[in-house]
Amino acid sequence: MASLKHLNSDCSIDEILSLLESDAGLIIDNLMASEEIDKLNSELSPYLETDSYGRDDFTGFKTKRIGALIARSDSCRKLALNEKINKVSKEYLDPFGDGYQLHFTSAVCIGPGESKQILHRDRGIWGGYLPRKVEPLMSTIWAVTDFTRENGATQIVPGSHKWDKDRLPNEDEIAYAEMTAGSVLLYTGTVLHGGGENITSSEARTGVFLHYALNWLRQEENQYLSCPPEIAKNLSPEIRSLIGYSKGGYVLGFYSDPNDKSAVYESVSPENMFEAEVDDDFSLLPNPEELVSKSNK
Ligand SMILES: O=C(O)CCC(=O)C(=O)O
Ligand SMILES: [Fe+2]
Repeated sequence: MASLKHLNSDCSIDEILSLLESDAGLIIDNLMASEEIDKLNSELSPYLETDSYGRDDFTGFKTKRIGALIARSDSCRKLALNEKINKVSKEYLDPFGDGYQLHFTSAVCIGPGESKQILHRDRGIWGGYLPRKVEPLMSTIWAVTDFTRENGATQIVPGSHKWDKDRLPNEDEIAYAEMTAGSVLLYTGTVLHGGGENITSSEARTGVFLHYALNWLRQEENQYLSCPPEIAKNLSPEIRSLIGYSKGGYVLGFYSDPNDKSAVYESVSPENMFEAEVDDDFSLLPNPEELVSKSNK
């Protein structure tokens, strides 16, 4: 029977990266304190009390999903900025781009009687155009409730990121992300996985999904609409930058203020929407030859 490795909350970044390389999935136990779980629950519950059920077999007729978690929840903003997770995302995605961004936020609540979700690779959201050598995603699922085999713990096929695209797992190659509330599952965009079946009569399984992607890819959840400037202006510069109000390269993601006639906010980083004349990580072009040589890679 396949299983996922569990690490302690004080584990090193190298231990995590090594398991992402070998298995493409792992659990860090108890990374969130119990008071934080309570606060998170109280912030999410008004939205999860609605009938936000899925509308097909993939999203699940007995599964609720709510997004816009950066705008809606202070606890989710804290989780999204978790230092360990951000270090891992940076290191893991570093070979494939000049930076990473928050790409998707969702609280997924699998209700009693839900069937198992089809196994899939999340990289499929880009339609299969990405070459396999590019790893686009480092994803997390924070357990808000305990995740058990009975209540729908995520199915994960460790090592399947190295498989041929058509290979399907045998039953004994599927692991279940059983973990206590406050623990977090890390998995990549190329590992086979899917929601689990919930065979309980009254127990819902809730997880907060925060996915990090290469900053040159389109985000699954449109962060500029889910967290528009009038909300983003009251958030920290760090979270704004993480969700995409920043540049991802020398010219990637710039904006021009449509009302500015002074040319001060012409082709600048979106950070300038909130703070006057900010320099960004990509404001200096080292030399034109470097830009050209990069574009020929
Ligand atoms: O709910 C889960 O455990 C997994 C859901 C999932 O993988 C998805 O919707 O893409
Ligand atoms: Fe998925």
